[in-house]
Amino acid sequence: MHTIDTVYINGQFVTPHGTEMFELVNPTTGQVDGQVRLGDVEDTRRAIAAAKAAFPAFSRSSKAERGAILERLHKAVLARADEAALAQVEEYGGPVNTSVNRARYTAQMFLDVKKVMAEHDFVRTVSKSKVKLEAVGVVGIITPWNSSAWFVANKVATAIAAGCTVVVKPSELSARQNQILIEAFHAAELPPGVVNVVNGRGDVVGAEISVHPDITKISFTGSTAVGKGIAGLGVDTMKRVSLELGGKSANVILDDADFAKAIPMAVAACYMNNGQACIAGSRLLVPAHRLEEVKMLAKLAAEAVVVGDPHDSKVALGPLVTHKQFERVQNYIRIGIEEGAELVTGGLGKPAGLEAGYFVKPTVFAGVTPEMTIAKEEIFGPVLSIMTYRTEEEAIAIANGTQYGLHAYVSSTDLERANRMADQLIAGRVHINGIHDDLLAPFGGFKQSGIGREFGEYGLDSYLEAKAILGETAQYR
Ligand code: TXE
Repeated sequence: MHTIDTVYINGQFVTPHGTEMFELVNPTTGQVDGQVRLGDVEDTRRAIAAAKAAFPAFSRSSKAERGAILERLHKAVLARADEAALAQVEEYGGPVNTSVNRARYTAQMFLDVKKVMAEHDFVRTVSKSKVKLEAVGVVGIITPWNSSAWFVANKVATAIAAGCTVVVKPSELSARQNQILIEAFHAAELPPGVVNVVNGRGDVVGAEISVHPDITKISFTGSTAVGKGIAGLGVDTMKRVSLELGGKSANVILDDADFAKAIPMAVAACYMNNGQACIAGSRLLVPAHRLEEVKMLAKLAAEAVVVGDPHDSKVALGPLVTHKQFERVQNYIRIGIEEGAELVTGGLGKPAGLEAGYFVKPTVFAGVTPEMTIAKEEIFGPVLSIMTYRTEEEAIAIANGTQYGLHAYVSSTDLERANRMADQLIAGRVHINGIHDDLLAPFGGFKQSGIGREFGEYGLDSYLEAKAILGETAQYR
């Protein structure tokens, strides 16, 4: 049993005022294997007060001081990476290999952010004036359960680089991996109050962060519905908001693509993180005259995916995070069938031998049309929808015909053609021939996939306010 019974405020692990115990269920076994004591509004207010008190000094710290902190954080987080990965495996079923890579990458990110900060010009001359980029204030960070420690680390690292102090409300479902991360933060000897963490419910701790006048900015990753609510609550105190929300990313396969590579890649792009990725390529757009071949390749690829206990390094698809998410994804599969999509493989029910956990069969639908629910809504599970197009113009129209605009994928052997397509897709990131990562390039969404960008200088700028100093001070840097 893992018990987490503290919140982290002003550099100390303290017993929360809140008394509710929340059970942590291992999604592979369906058994309770931990509990977390949730903070309440009073805990949240104490955390905000600590962050507010720490802000004046920390926001004036030098780049060198913040760089040294980011370096210490890198080392401390790396030292706990394998433990954090194990927590991911047991907490939301992340396959072990991916979880280990992710945890190491999480540590690496502190160094990347340090580099971006070192190269960022915080004082500039614009026209006749001096322009300073100053820390925006106390930041509220609200994160979901999928790749949770990664989201927390990215936002905390960038906030620190900007000179902000923070209050973090991680998802209660990922309390274990976040506790490891917070212990690493503590070991890195951050100045007290710079990072404060309160486990708790969204509608209690998250809601208080969203309305509290001393929070200047909110950085949120999660569902579009909750993101809209948070943005609305923050209007009254004019909070800056960075929202990284849902997606329904299109994967456009052009007729000259290498289908033997592109279709298995498309299945992987949809099933990443057990299908629980905002960037999942969940709509596969293929030329109509190649549909039969695509169905065959997608069926083969989906049926070759090893589903099972995510501790096993051969397993590529673990369970969904909770029974609720399992039911939600089953419901989408049911709707897909009812609305007339053709089930190519997978479908309702659990894979044989895996009845105890929240496992979903790797599922592929064909004959999906833009009006169908499974083509429009984020499913957040291993369910791929194959759609067909006749012309490139039609492919672009289908790809862009959604409320979302997070990522897109294009496959073609003609790179000019692929790039022309990329230019026309409405998405924050477009991947050409593969699934790529770049921690320094901007990450975020068009349309209802969010507001703002994370990573690199774009991410850093979102934690900064521009102040212009005019007149005779302009020449003094
Ligand atoms: O997310 P929520 P959930 C999508 C995905 C998934 C669905 C539901 O489709 O199936 O959302 O997941 C906190 N005020 N994504 O319910 O509720 C909450 O406690 C302030 C996509 O887990 O958005 C948690 O810390 N905060 C996505 C965080 O918000 C509130 C990742 C996210 O939870 C709150 C996750 C409130 N009123 C889910 N209510 C992605 N883009 O990767 C909840 N929270």
